[in-house]
Amino acid sequence: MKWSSILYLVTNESVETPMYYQKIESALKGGVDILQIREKTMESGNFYKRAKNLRDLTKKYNKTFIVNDRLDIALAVEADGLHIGQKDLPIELCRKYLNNKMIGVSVSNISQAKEASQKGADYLGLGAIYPTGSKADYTLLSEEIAEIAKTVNVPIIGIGGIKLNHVESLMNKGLAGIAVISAILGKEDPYKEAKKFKNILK
Ligand code: TZP
Ligand code: MG
Repeated sequence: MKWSSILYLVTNESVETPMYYQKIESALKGGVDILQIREKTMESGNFYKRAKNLRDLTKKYNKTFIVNDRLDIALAVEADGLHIGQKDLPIELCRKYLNNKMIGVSVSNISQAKEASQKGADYLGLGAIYPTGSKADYTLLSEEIAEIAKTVNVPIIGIGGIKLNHVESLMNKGLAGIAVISAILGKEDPYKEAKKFKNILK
């Protein structure tokens, strides 16, 4: 895949309702390139079912599908990759099972970014860039972005509180793309919002 101007959508943990899939489907139609399922409290069985549904949806629209945290579920639904944080399974171990599938790693400073790239991450999620209501613990980043992007050799996706009006200046700092939850899924019309993001990213 081409790592530029990426619009990356992360799911929130709302209850599964028809709207959950409808909203995600409209966002995919609107131009989201990568979808990540992120569930922090869901039991394995339900997580698996939801991930399978989203795997099928992303196949239908020819989009990349990533599972947050759970190597087993990424493998079980044949996702395109796994996204891990600093407290999750080691990258080297995940690589052993995922072969050439994608591994993304969350980082929040330059040393974490260097380490993850040395250990073979395919992309980094850098955040939180701005304050966000979607994640309780985060380190605010905004000054170091350009330096990290210059130093590290893998594509970097910015995340955390990103709104339409931030995109242009963030991309000028050397990011490969941006990831959002609320700026798309928190809106009435995710199709329209995804389109707006994509237009600025192009
Ligand atoms: N990791 C860092 S910030 C964040 C995650 C998963 C949440 C981003 O959500 P939002 O609503 O786009 O600020
Ligand atoms: Mg994690």
